[in-house]
Amino acid sequence: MKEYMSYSEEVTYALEHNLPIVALETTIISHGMPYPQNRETATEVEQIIRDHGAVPATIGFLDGNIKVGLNANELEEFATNKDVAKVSRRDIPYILSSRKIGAATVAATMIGAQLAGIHMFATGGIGGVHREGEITWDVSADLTELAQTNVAVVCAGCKSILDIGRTLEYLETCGVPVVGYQTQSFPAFYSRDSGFAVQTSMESPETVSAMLHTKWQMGLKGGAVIANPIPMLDAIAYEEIEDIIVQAMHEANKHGISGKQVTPFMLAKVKELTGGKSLAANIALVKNNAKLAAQIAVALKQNNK
Ligand code: PSU
Ligand code: MN
Repeated sequence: MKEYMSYSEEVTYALEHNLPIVALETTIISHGMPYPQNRETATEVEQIIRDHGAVPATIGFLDGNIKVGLNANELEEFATNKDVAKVSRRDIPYILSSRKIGAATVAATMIGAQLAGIHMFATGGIGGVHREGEITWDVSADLTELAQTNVAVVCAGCKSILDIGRTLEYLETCGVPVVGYQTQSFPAFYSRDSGFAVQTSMESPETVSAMLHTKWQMGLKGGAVIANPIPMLDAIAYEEIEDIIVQAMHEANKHGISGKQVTPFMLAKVKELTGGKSLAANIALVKNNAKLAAQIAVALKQNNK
């Protein structure tokens, strides 16, 4: 396994000194945001994690390795290269053996993080059960990864391009804890409230870390979803975004978009239809999640003393 892992200097130092580390994904950079906002956001998010006492580890696939921690040139490559593959669990063997460049989804980032011994991960939104998933069977591999890999994901819930109710049901089936951070409602990415309740609500990084510590000490495998609502000032009203999502779905159907193309297509369409407002919201919520993930990572190190 070691032959497939490659660590940045910063992450190597953090691992050697048992410092708190927060994993970050590359799909959000390569397929989730346009240039140059993708590179700028990735760099700022890393700094937010450092400012809150943890070390960032952005994870991607390059030259036959799982890269844990990217330097500035590598980040630029993920932000600009048009041939970056979108890599989930099933794609990992081929992307490594062919030595191609690949961006890690939530599922693939969790796998890389676990191999590196990292337990916290911050992103924007997780994948889930797509609308009409009962017909298409389009259910993100992020959900089955959360069932089996011991990495907690701080996110702003999931987008309502997904069927949020079914996504939560699936997570329950998989035994994945879903925590609302200072909220009783599962957030819907751009909006603070999806209309679906969370299983538990927690108020501080310490209570979240205590729960995670207990789960893993018990040997209950799998991750957890820490759902952190978008900051009030950056939120978009649910009704406003719902109209746009229905329009985007219509376009996706018209163009015959399916499989792994669905999420990137929907993200780009929503951005176009909101005139960039969705991008500003996306950036704000990712930064907010990075801060919380760093705080939980710091608290987890206290639990593990
Ligand atoms: N949801 C978002 N932004 C994203 C993604 C999801 O709001 O960038 C990305 C993440 O990398 C996630 C992936 O893991 O899309 C899910 O893709 P799929 O639905 O094909 O599993
Ligand atoms: Mn899918």
